[in-house]
Amino acid sequence: MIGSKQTHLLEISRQFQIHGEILHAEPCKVGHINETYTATYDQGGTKVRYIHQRINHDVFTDPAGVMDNLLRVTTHLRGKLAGKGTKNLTRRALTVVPTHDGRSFHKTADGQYWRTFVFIEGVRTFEAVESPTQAYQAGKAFGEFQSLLVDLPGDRLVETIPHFHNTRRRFDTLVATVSADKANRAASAKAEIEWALRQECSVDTVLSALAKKRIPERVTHNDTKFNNVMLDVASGEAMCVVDLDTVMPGSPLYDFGDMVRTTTSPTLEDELDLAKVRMTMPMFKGLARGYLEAAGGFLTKNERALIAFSGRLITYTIGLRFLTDYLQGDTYFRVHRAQHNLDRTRTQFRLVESIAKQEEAMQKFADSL
Ligand code: GN1
Ligand code: MG
Repeated sequence: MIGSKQTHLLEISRQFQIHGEILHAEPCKVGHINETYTATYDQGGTKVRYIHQRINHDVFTDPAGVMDNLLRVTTHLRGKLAGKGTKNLTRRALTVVPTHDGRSFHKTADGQYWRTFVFIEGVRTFEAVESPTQAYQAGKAFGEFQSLLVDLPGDRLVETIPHFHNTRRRFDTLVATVSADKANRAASAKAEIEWALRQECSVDTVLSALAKKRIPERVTHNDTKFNNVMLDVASGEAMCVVDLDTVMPGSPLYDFGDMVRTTTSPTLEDELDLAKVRMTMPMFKGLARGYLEAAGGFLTKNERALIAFSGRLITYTIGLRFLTDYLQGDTYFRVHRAQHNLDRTRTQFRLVESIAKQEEAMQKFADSL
C-alpha cells in the first residue's frame, strides 16, 4: 500500500472488523464536511472495498449521537426492505462495519472519530442531473426513504445539528455576521447581502406551520443532494441514499426542497455562468412524480400545498449559509478557490429567482399528481 501520508489511515483501518490486508486507499473529493476514503482490501484473493470516513466533529459535535441515529435508521430500513422481499440488502441501505470491540465508530488518541461502511459496488453518483429519469429516481429514492421511516420505533432521533433548516435563525445569523464583518468581506458581497435581506418575508412560512402543528414533524434526511443518491450503473435505478448524518426530526418539505435545489438545474452548485442556472420543468416533473409516487401516501394536504415553495425556501436557506460562511471567512464549507462560497451563493440565489418565476406552474403540476 500506501504512502506515508496514509499510515494513519492504515492504523485506523485495523480498528474495524474487516478481514484481509488493505491494498490501497483513495480520498473521495466530494462532500463539504467529512473526510472520506475508499479502501481496497484483499480478502482471500478477492478485492473488496470499504469506506472509511472521519466525522467532522466541529460540525457534528455529538458523533455518538450521529451513529446512534444512523444505526437505528439503517437497521429499520433493512428490516423493512427484507420484509418486502428486497434482494441485495447491502446495496439498498448503508451497512456499518463495527470496530473489534463492537462499537459503531473508533475514536483515536487525538480525538478523531472514524467509521467504516461496506462499499456499494456497481453504483455511481452524479454531481449534476442529466435527465428527467434520473430526477424521477432521486425523488423516488428519498420519498421511499421517508416513507420507510414513518414508523421508526423508539424515542425521537437526536438532533445532530440543532436548528439545521431553521431559515429564521440562518437569516438572523447572516444579519449579525454582516454587522460584525470580521473577515472584512461584506463590501465584496453587497449586492448578494441586499438581495438576501429582501427575501425576509419567506423565512417563517414552514417554521410557523410546524409551530402551529399545521404540518407534522417527521423523520427526514435533511441533506437530499442529488449526489447522495446511488444509481445502479447497469439499470440507472436508485439503489441507496447515503450521507445519513443529518437524518433527524424535520419536515419532508426540507427534503423535497433540497431535491429541487440540486436536481432541477442542469448546473453544478458553484456554476459560474449564471445564465445556465435555471429550474427546468421536465426535471421538476420527473422529480415530483418520483417523490409523490413514494411519499404521496403519507403526506398531508398542508404539506403538499407547500411543495413548490419548499424548493425556493431551501435553495434560499442554503444560499444564506454559503453567504454567511463567505462573510465569516470560509470556516464551515470546504472551499477550493477564492470566493468559492460567494460563487455558490450567487448560484443559489439565481436558482431561487428561477423557481419563483415558475412556482405556480410547479405547484399546479404537483397538485395534478
Ligand atoms: C453540506 O457534506 P455535504 O456536501 O453533503 C451540508 C449541507 C448543504 C451542502 C451544500 C452537515 O453537505 O447542509 O446543503 O453541503 N451539510 C452539512 O452542498 O452542513
Ligand atoms: Mg452531507
